[in-house]
Amino acid sequence: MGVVNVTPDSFSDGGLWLSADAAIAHGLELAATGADIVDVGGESTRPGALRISAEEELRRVGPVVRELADAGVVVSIDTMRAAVAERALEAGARMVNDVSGGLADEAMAGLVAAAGVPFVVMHWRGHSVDMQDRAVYGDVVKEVTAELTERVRALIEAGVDAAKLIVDPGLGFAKLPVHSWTLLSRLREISYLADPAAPFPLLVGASRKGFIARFLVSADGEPRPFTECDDGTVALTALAAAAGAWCVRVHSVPGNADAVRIVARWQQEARP
Ligand code: PMM
Repeated sequence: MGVVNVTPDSFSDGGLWLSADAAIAHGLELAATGADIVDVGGESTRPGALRISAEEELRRVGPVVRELADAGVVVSIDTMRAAVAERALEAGARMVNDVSGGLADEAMAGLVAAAGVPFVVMHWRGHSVDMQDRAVYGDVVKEVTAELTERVRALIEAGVDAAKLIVDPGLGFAKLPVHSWTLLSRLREISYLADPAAPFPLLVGASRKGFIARFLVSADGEPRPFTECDDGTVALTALAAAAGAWCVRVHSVPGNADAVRIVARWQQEARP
Protein backbone atom coordinates (compact mmCIF):
# COMPACT_ATOMS: atom_id res chain seq x y z
CA MET A 1 0.00 0.00 0.00
CA GLY A 2 1.53 3.27 -1.13
CA VAL A 3 0.65 6.49 0.72
CA VAL A 4 -0.53 9.79 -0.76
CA ASN A 5 -0.99 12.35 1.99
CA VAL A 6 -2.82 15.33 0.48
CA THR A 7 -1.93 17.44 3.51
CA PRO A 8 0.35 20.38 4.33
CA ASP A 9 1.65 18.84 7.55
CA SER A 10 1.90 15.04 7.55
CA PHE A 11 4.98 13.74 9.32
CA SER A 12 7.19 12.69 6.43
CA ASP A 13 5.60 14.02 3.25
CA GLY A 14 3.46 16.94 4.41
CA GLY A 15 3.07 19.57 1.69
CA LEU A 16 4.63 17.48 -1.08
CA TRP A 17 1.36 16.32 -2.62
CA LEU A 18 -1.01 19.09 -1.57
CA SER A 19 -2.08 20.06 -5.09
CA ALA A 20 -4.42 17.57 -6.75
CA ASP A 21 -2.13 17.28 -9.79
CA ALA A 22 0.93 16.46 -7.69
CA ALA A 23 -1.04 13.97 -5.58
CA ILE A 24 -2.49 12.21 -8.64
CA ALA A 25 0.93 11.98 -10.31
CA HIS A 26 2.40 10.59 -7.10
CA GLY A 27 -0.39 8.02 -6.73
CA LEU A 28 0.13 6.86 -10.31
CA GLU A 29 3.85 6.55 -9.66
CA LEU A 30 3.25 4.49 -6.50
CA ALA A 31 1.03 2.13 -8.49
CA ALA A 32 3.50 1.94 -11.38
CA THR A 33 6.34 1.07 -9.01
CA GLY A 34 4.49 -1.85 -7.42
CA ALA A 35 1.81 -0.67 -4.98
CA ASP A 36 -1.26 -2.92 -5.11
CA ILE A 37 -3.29 -0.28 -3.24
CA VAL A 38 -2.89 3.50 -3.01
CA ASP A 39 -4.06 5.03 0.29
CA VAL A 40 -5.28 8.62 -0.11
CA GLY A 41 -5.67 10.79 3.00
CA GLY A 42 -6.52 14.46 3.51
CA GLU A 43 -6.15 14.84 7.27
CA SER A 44 -2.79 14.76 9.01
CA THR A 45 -2.59 12.50 12.06
CA ARG A 46 0.90 13.45 13.18
CA PRO A 47 1.17 13.80 16.96
CA GLY A 48 -0.31 17.16 17.99
CA ALA A 49 -2.18 17.73 14.70
CA LEU A 50 -5.45 19.66 14.88
CA ARG A 51 -8.48 18.53 12.92
CA ILE A 52 -9.62 20.12 9.67
CA SER A 53 -13.23 20.44 8.49
CA ALA A 54 -14.93 17.67 6.54
CA GLU A 55 -15.33 20.12 3.65
CA GLU A 56 -11.61 20.80 3.52
CA GLU A 57 -10.82 17.08 3.78
CA LEU A 58 -13.17 16.34 0.89
CA ARG A 59 -11.79 19.19 -1.18
CA ARG A 60 -8.31 17.70 -0.80
CA VAL A 61 -9.06 14.04 -1.50
CA GLY A 62 -12.07 14.10 -3.87
CA PRO A 63 -10.35 14.76 -7.21
CA VAL A 64 -7.38 12.59 -6.28
CA VAL A 65 -9.51 9.56 -5.48
CA ARG A 66 -11.57 10.00 -8.64
CA GLU A 67 -8.63 10.38 -11.00
CA LEU A 68 -6.68 7.47 -9.54
CA ALA A 69 -9.72 5.20 -9.51
CA ASP A 70 -10.55 6.18 -13.10
CA ALA A 71 -6.99 5.23 -14.04
CA GLY A 72 -7.59 1.74 -12.64
CA VAL A 73 -5.72 2.15 -9.35
CA VAL A 74 -7.16 0.34 -6.30
CA VAL A 75 -7.73 3.27 -3.97
CA SER A 76 -8.13 3.16 -0.20
CA ILE A 77 -9.52 6.25 1.53
CA ASP A 78 -7.71 7.14 4.76
CA THR A 79 -10.34 8.96 6.80
CA MET A 80 -12.07 8.96 10.18
CA ARG A 81 -15.22 10.55 8.73
CA ALA A 82 -18.12 8.54 7.32
CA ALA A 83 -19.15 11.42 5.04
CA VAL A 84 -15.68 11.57 3.49
CA ALA A 85 -15.53 7.78 3.15
CA GLU A 86 -18.93 7.77 1.48
CA ARG A 87 -17.96 10.38 -1.11
CA ALA A 88 -14.66 8.63 -1.75
CA LEU A 89 -16.42 5.30 -2.33
CA GLU A 90 -18.78 7.07 -4.75
CA ALA A 91 -15.69 8.43 -6.52
CA GLY A 92 -14.29 4.91 -6.93
CA ALA A 93 -12.37 4.08 -3.75
CA ARG A 94 -12.56 0.38 -2.93
CA MET A 95 -11.65 0.26 0.75
CA VAL A 96 -11.74 2.40 3.88
CA ASN A 97 -8.74 2.89 6.16
CA ASP A 98 -9.90 4.46 9.42
CA VAL A 99 -7.14 5.14 11.94
CA SER A 100 -9.81 5.34 14.65
CA GLY A 101 -11.29 1.95 13.69
CA GLY A 102 -14.75 3.51 13.60
CA LEU A 103 -14.46 5.23 16.99
CA ALA A 104 -14.21 8.83 15.78
CA ASP A 105 -17.49 8.82 13.85
CA GLU A 106 -20.39 6.66 14.93
CA ALA A 107 -21.77 6.68 11.38
CA MET A 108 -18.70 4.88 10.02
CA ALA A 109 -19.74 1.32 10.98
CA GLY A 110 -23.13 1.63 9.24
CA LEU A 111 -21.56 3.10 6.13
CA VAL A 112 -18.96 0.34 5.85
CA ALA A 113 -21.57 -2.35 6.57
CA ALA A 114 -23.82 -1.03 3.81
CA ALA A 115 -20.97 -0.54 1.33
CA GLY A 116 -19.53 -4.02 1.99
CA VAL A 117 -15.96 -2.84 1.43
CA PRO A 118 -12.77 -3.90 3.26
CA PHE A 119 -12.26 -1.82 6.41
CA VAL A 120 -8.99 -1.23 8.24
CA VAL A 121 -9.50 -1.15 12.00
CA MET A 122 -6.51 0.57 13.56
CA HIS A 123 -5.81 0.66 17.29
CA TRP A 124 -6.56 4.22 18.44
CA ARG A 125 -7.03 5.95 21.76
CA GLY A 126 -8.06 9.44 20.69
CA HIS A 127 -7.34 12.31 18.34
CA SER A 128 -3.79 13.30 17.46
CA VAL A 129 -3.83 16.59 19.36
CA ASP A 130 -3.22 14.81 22.68
CA MET A 131 -2.93 11.12 21.81
CA GLN A 132 0.58 10.76 23.21
CA ASP A 133 -0.84 11.48 26.71
CA ARG A 134 -2.65 8.15 26.31
CA ALA A 135 0.52 6.15 25.58
CA VAL A 136 0.30 4.46 28.96
CA TYR A 137 0.31 0.66 29.05
CA GLY A 138 0.97 -2.12 31.51
CA ASP A 139 1.20 -4.80 28.83
CA VAL A 140 1.00 -3.09 25.45
CA VAL A 141 0.35 -6.25 23.41
CA LYS A 142 -2.44 -7.41 25.73
CA GLU A 143 -4.10 -4.00 25.86
CA VAL A 144 -3.86 -3.25 22.13
CA THR A 145 -5.19 -6.73 21.33
CA ALA A 146 -8.05 -6.40 23.83
CA GLU A 147 -9.02 -2.94 22.55
CA LEU A 148 -8.90 -4.12 18.91
CA THR A 149 -10.97 -7.17 19.83
CA GLU A 150 -13.61 -4.91 21.37
CA ARG A 151 -13.64 -2.71 18.25
CA VAL A 152 -14.01 -5.73 15.97
CA ARG A 153 -16.85 -7.05 18.14
CA ALA A 154 -18.70 -3.71 18.00
CA LEU A 155 -18.25 -3.41 14.23
CA ILE A 156 -19.57 -6.91 13.62
CA GLU A 157 -22.50 -6.17 15.92
CA ALA A 158 -23.19 -3.06 13.81
CA GLY A 159 -23.45 -5.24 10.72
CA VAL A 160 -19.93 -5.14 9.27
CA ASP A 161 -18.90 -8.43 7.64
CA ALA A 162 -16.07 -9.96 9.72
CA ALA A 163 -14.45 -11.19 6.51
CA LYS A 164 -13.95 -7.55 5.43
CA LEU A 165 -12.00 -6.50 8.52
CA ILE A 166 -8.26 -5.85 8.55
CA VAL A 167 -6.59 -5.05 11.87
CA ASP A 168 -3.66 -2.70 12.51
CA PRO A 169 -1.71 -2.12 15.75
CA GLY A 170 -1.48 1.65 15.06
CA LEU A 171 2.28 2.13 15.40
CA GLY A 172 3.04 5.60 16.74
CA PHE A 173 -0.60 6.35 17.64
CA ALA A 174 -0.76 6.75 21.43
CA LYS A 175 2.46 4.70 21.48
CA LEU A 176 5.93 5.56 22.71
CA PRO A 177 8.76 4.10 20.59
CA VAL A 178 9.13 1.15 22.98
CA HIS A 179 5.44 0.30 22.51
CA SER A 180 5.77 0.29 18.71
CA TRP A 181 8.85 -1.94 18.88
CA THR A 182 7.15 -4.40 21.22
CA LEU A 183 4.06 -4.56 19.00
CA LEU A 184 6.22 -5.14 15.91
CA SER A 185 8.01 -8.02 17.59
CA ARG A 186 4.69 -9.72 18.38
CA LEU A 187 2.58 -9.11 15.27
CA ARG A 188 1.17 -12.61 15.07
CA GLU A 189 -0.52 -12.33 18.46
CA ILE A 190 -2.24 -9.16 17.31
CA SER A 191 -3.60 -10.71 14.12
CA TYR A 192 -5.02 -13.63 16.14
CA LEU A 193 -7.05 -11.34 18.41
CA ALA A 194 -9.36 -13.68 20.27
CA ASP A 195 -8.95 -16.77 18.11
CA PRO A 196 -5.61 -18.21 16.91
CA ALA A 197 -7.52 -20.43 14.48
CA ALA A 198 -8.98 -17.44 12.63
CA PRO A 199 -6.43 -14.63 12.33
CA PHE A 200 -7.47 -11.33 10.78
CA PRO A 201 -5.44 -9.87 7.92
CA LEU A 202 -2.91 -7.48 9.44
CA LEU A 203 -1.85 -4.08 8.14
CA VAL A 204 1.38 -2.53 9.42
CA GLY A 205 2.18 1.18 9.10
CA ALA A 206 5.80 1.56 10.18
CA SER A 207 7.04 3.61 7.23
CA ARG A 208 9.24 6.59 8.21
CA LYS A 209 7.72 6.75 11.68
CA GLY A 210 9.48 8.56 14.50
CA PHE A 211 10.39 5.38 16.38
CA ILE A 212 12.65 4.39 13.44
CA ALA A 213 14.21 7.86 13.22
CA ARG A 214 14.85 7.90 16.96
CA PHE A 215 16.47 4.48 16.92
CA LEU A 216 18.71 5.15 13.92
CA VAL A 217 20.34 8.18 15.55
CA SER A 218 23.56 9.67 14.23
CA ALA A 219 26.80 9.58 16.25
CA ASP A 220 25.88 12.92 17.85
CA GLY A 221 22.45 11.63 18.91
CA GLU A 222 20.37 13.41 16.25
CA PRO A 223 17.34 11.44 15.00
CA ARG A 224 17.72 10.21 11.42
CA PRO A 225 15.87 12.54 9.00
CA PHE A 226 12.65 10.76 7.95
CA THR A 227 13.72 10.82 4.28
CA GLU A 228 16.64 8.60 5.28
CA CYS A 229 14.47 6.06 7.10
CA ASP A 230 13.38 4.13 4.00
CA ASP A 231 16.04 1.42 4.34
CA GLY A 232 14.97 0.87 7.95
CA THR A 233 11.36 0.72 6.74
CA VAL A 234 12.27 -1.94 4.18
CA ALA A 235 13.90 -4.03 6.92
CA LEU A 236 10.71 -3.81 8.99
CA THR A 237 8.61 -4.65 5.93
CA ALA A 238 10.56 -7.89 5.47
CA LEU A 239 10.15 -8.79 9.13
CA ALA A 240 6.44 -7.91 9.11
CA ALA A 241 5.85 -9.93 5.94
CA ALA A 242 7.70 -12.89 7.45
CA ALA A 243 5.49 -12.57 10.54
CA GLY A 244 2.42 -12.90 8.33
CA ALA A 245 1.37 -9.27 7.67
CA TRP A 246 -1.16 -8.94 4.86
CA CYS A 247 -0.17 -5.40 3.92
CA VAL A 248 2.43 -2.74 4.68
CA ARG A 249 1.58 0.95 4.30
CA VAL A 250 4.65 2.75 2.92
CA HIS A 251 5.70 6.09 1.44
CA SER A 252 8.24 4.74 -1.06
CA VAL A 253 7.29 1.53 -2.82
CA PRO A 254 10.12 -0.18 -4.77
CA GLY A 255 12.32 -1.45 -1.90
CA ASN A 256 9.29 -2.52 0.11
CA ALA A 257 7.72 -4.33 -2.86
CA ASP A 258 11.02 -6.17 -3.37
CA ALA A 259 11.12 -7.11 0.32
CA VAL A 260 7.60 -8.55 0.18
CA ARG A 261 8.45 -10.59 -2.91
CA ILE A 262 11.70 -11.84 -1.40
CA VAL A 263 9.90 -12.99 1.75
CA ALA A 264 7.26 -14.79 -0.35
CA ARG A 265 10.01 -16.61 -2.26
CA TRP A 266 11.79 -17.51 0.98
CA GLN A 267 8.60 -18.86 2.48
CA GLN A 268 7.80 -20.85 -0.65
CA GLU A 269 11.10 -22.72 -0.17
CA ALA A 270 10.64 -23.09 3.57
CA ARG A 271 7.29 -24.88 3.21
CA PRO A 272 7.54 -28.65 3.79
N1 PMM B 1 -0.33 5.86 9.90
C1 PMM B 1 -0.59 7.09 9.43
C2 PMM B 1 -1.76 7.37 8.69
N2 PMM B 1 -2.64 6.38 8.40
N3 PMM B 1 -3.29 4.15 8.58
C3 PMM B 1 -3.08 2.92 9.05
N4 PMM B 1 -3.98 1.96 8.80
N5 PMM B 1 -1.98 2.60 9.79
C4 PMM B 1 -1.03 3.53 10.11
O1 PMM B 1 -0.06 3.20 10.81
C5 PMM B 1 -1.23 4.86 9.63
C6 PMM B 1 -2.39 5.13 8.86
C7 PMM B 1 0.36 8.20 9.74
O2 PMM B 1 1.50 8.13 8.96
P1 PMM B 1 1.91 9.21 7.84
O3 PMM B 1 1.39 10.55 8.30
O4 PMM B 1 3.38 9.15 7.81
O5 PMM B 1 1.28 8.79 6.56
